Amino acid sequence: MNSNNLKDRLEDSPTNDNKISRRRFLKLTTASTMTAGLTYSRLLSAADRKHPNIIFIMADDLGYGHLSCYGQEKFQTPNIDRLAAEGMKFTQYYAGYTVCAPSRSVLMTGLHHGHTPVRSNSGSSSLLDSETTVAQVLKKAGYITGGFGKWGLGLENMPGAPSKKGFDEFYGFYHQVHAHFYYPYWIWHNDEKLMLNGNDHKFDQYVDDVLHEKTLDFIQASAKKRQPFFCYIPSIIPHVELAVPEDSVKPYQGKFPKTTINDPRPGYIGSDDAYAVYAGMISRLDRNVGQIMSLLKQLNIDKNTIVFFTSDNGPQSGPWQPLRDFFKGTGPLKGSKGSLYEGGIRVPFIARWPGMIVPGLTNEHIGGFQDMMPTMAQLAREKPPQNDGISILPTLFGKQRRQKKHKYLYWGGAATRAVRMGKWKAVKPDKKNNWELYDLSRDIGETNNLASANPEIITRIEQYAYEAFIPNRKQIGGKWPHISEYVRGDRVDKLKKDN
Ligand SMILES: [Ca+2]
Repeated sequence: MNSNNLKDRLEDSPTNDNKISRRRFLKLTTASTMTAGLTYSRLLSAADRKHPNIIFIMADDLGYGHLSCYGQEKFQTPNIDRLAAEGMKFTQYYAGYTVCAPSRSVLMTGLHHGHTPVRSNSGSSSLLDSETTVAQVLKKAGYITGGFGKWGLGLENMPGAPSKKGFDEFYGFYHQVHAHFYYPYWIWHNDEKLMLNGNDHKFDQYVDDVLHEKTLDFIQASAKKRQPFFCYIPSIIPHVELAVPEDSVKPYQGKFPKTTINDPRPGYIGSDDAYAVYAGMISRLDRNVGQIMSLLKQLNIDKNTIVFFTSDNGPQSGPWQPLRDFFKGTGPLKGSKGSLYEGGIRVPFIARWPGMIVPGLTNEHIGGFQDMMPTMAQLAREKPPQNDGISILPTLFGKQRRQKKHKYLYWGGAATRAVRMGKWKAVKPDKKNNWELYDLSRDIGETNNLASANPEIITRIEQYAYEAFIPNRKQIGGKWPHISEYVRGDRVDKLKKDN
């Protein structure tokens, strides 16, 4: 099948429309399963361009303005810029939520924040057996699946552990607090501890480098097999601690005003040259992306691999606010990590697939992490579970007129909530205060509250917010570990003594 056929076929596939009625869905499923079974197996045995490899790279706390292709002026991100130049860059794409775990939950389940099972950052809340991830869908479609970085949706002894959620292989951190540390003395490899002896009272193994090596190994090993692969890279940088190997800091030393930012949490690493270190961390991430892209070319799988790049939420504020301000980490947007204003949730989003996605285009389609479930399922010709997303393949393949659009996007709990509806963005900052309303087409910085002049819009927004939010199920997990579980050295010995 040539690539044009693939485009047409994907667009006409029943999985393209996840909003169809249950009756029509069942009818289509029954009819298509009979022919699809044969088609799928044929495609799988051919195993090249038909089921593309999927690489999903997600930075941690990287803001809308942190990349030079999104307006960063103080340093360059040439490799991610190239990804955008060779692919499609989205300007109105949204993370699952304002912080790590719920954002990942939306990404993995395709359920928006009013429905998704993990809605807050407890650090160890778990998915359940009944909840399906995109990795499980891809595995069912015959993909080899690997994850490298911060999981955040279940610990090793819980039903949400990566090994029970569709991953053949996972290196990294199950608890989010574990992922705060860049020189931990162990990480998980599947459900076993992988010891990093270089970090036992030393700082020899920058863990993001370790994970990056494992990522490259996985891509290399998978390319040799006659199966497509899904490589999920929820990177742990540039989230703080403020730490990166010297070679990434050097280019920026003396370039920026020397500024001290200490982490307020005991035992965490701060820096007396915070701007240089932070730019170095983003450059490390950019370097990694460049190495992944080179490897794809070297392995000759470049044309059969779709690569996504995004971030899980906006940049940190609090003690790290000077970093956000100095680099204009949210660009023109208001708010930061933890906020439902645009700066907390609007993120860079890039997709590249040579020969399939027209290069160099910027797109204003309004989408979110929930769209990845139907999009990836469609790439894999597999039916996704019920979800809130809309496949973005028509947009990626330049068939914008056939792209279905969201009636609205929703984030929030019972008190703090946000709705994006066309050009409108509404935010309810808390229980006490009323909805605010902004026209993002004229006011991207959310400065001019138009709520009182548009009561009928607010009524619609309230109705959508009401229908979008269902109370969360009971959470399991919630253990908050001590730093000494992950880090060894003087800084931790002292803390143990103090306790
Ligand atoms: Ca994050």
